Order: sequence, then C-alpha cells, then structure tokens
Amino acid sequence: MKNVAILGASGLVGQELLRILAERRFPVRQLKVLATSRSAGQTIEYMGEELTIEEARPEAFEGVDIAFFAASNDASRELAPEAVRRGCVVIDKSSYWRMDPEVPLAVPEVNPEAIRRHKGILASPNCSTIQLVMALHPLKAAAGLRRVVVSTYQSVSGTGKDAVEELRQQAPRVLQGDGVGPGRVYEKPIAFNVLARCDAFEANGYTKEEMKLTRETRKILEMPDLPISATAVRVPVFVGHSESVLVETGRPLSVEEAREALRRQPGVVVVDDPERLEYPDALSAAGRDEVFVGRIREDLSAPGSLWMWVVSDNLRKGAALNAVQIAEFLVQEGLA
Ligand code: 11C
Repeated sequence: MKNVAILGASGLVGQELLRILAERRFPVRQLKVLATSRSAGQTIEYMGEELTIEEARPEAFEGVDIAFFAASNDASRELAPEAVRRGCVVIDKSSYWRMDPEVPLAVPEVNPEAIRRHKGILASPNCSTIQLVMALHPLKAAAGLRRVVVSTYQSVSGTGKDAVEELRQQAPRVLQGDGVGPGRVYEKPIAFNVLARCDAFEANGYTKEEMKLTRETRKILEMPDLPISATAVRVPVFVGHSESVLVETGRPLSVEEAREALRRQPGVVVVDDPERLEYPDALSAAGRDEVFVGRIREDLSAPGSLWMWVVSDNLRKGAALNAVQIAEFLVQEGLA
C-alpha cells in the first residue's frame, strides 16, 4: 500500500485521477489532496470519503510515496524537487520536466524501460502525443519510421474547465441565433467553429502544442532526428482528441499488415471497416481507456506511406490513466 498525493485534485485531470485510482483499485493507504492556495480548504470525495484540499507546501509531501502533479508548470518546477527530496516519486502531468534528459517521458505500453531509469521525477506526455505514439510504436516495430505528419482535432477539455464552460455557454447562444464574440479563454468563438491554434505561437510559426507533439514523440520513440511536423487545431468537442496521421514507414506496409501490427499493440483498438461505416470517433472514445485507430489507407500521393485516424479520451489515456499506469508499473517493479 502507498501513501499517495494529488496536486491539482480539483482540476479536470485531478478529478479523473481520483476516479481512475478508485476504478483500478490502486493500493492507496492514505490519499492527500493538494492544491495551490486558491482551492485549499475545499472538500473533495474519494471512495465515499470527504477529503479536504490542503495547500501544497513542500512539507505536505513528507511521508508521501507517490505524488501525481496535475497543476501548473510553476508548481511542478518548484515543488517536484521538494517532494523528491522528501523521498516521494513524482509523476508529473505538466510540461515542465518532459524534455529534461534526466527525466523519463513515459507511456508504459511504449517505453516502459524509461520508467526504470527514473531519479525521482517521471513525466507523463502531452495528451495528443500519447495517442500518437501509441499508434506509431507498433508501426515502428513492424517496419521502422521515416516521416510523420499529423493534424490534430483537439477537444476543449484539453484547455481546462473554463474552456469547457465557454463552449457550454456559447453553443445555445449560437443556436438561438445570437452573435457570439471572443470568449475569455479563446480569442474567437469556439462553438460551431474550428480554431487553428492550440496554445501560444512560438517564433518558428508553430504553436507550443505542435512543438510538444514534435519533440515529445522524438524523445519517447528514441528517434531524435525523426522528421515530424504537426498542425494542432481546437474543435468544439468536449472530450476526445482526434488525429489525422500520415506515416512513411521504413519499408512499405500494406494496410492489412498495419492493421495487424496495431491490433497486437496493447491499449490500441482497431476500428476500421469502411463497408460497415466503422471508424473511430471522439464521442465513442470519451470515457474509454483505449486508443482507437481506423481509416488506415495507402497515401495516394506517395506510395509507401499510410494514413490513419487516431482517437482517444484526452483526460484518460491522454492524462490521468497514463499517469496511473506509470504508478502501477512503479509499484509492480518495486520502483517507488
Ligand atoms: C491541449 N494537449 O489539448 C493540451 C492539454 O502539455 O499536457 C495538455 C497540455 C499538456 O490543449
């Protein structure tokens, strides 16, 4: 049994962490729920028990074996080393530590060996990266990878609670025929719209989300020079990120070979039967643990490349579930 803490327990990912720890019967001896000062004092339910959110100070991590961090980059930067100093293993959902060469960036079905190398902090990747590498990994194992081009269709829950609320409020107003202006979260209406920006722009014209997809995928697949390019788009969907992925494999794979490789990948479900109109969609993926892959077809412009459509619940496999799977691996292997 482990003493567990969740920093950011009142956020969307924090709430999902509580649900998943309970669902999977994670061996929790004692659970501490922590937050930066704003939510401290509020209460939260875990398995029928009411827990009071404590302010996340360094001393709060005394006696904690495993801490999930689902708060800001600043909180992770400041508090993760404090927690590690106190003997705690940190599984961080922020992006702060992900590209640190000393910190494993782990998806347990893809690079479990990275988890064994941890020095106290482990990073869980960005949601859109996790589902992408889950689909790329079996293709890499089957035929190698030469080039990847990905366009994402990301739900508003990836931005957080305020964005979910913004879509909820705008949608009925648009349906009533009222005009909707810029929101507080997005600079343009999100209801019935498609926004070609996830997160801030970087100097190279790509957004931070697009560069996370690029850099994190290279690190997880241990292919530092993999040619990969991304376009990340926000769509008016509450939960579930979708991705259109073009993969050039090392040796050409037939569609059936690719389906077979994907079917063998734990955590991936192939939903790909055009005759029966079966393909993955965000609504069906929401609430599920798996990464769904379909629309696998040869690229007509460049023989030897394949297209696929990859969908997953961004709050579960994209965030909380992946973090809990890392923790389960740590416990199984005696690493925490
Ligand atoms: C989004 N992928 O959908 C982001 C949310 O680095 O973990 C998660 C950000 C991160 O906007």
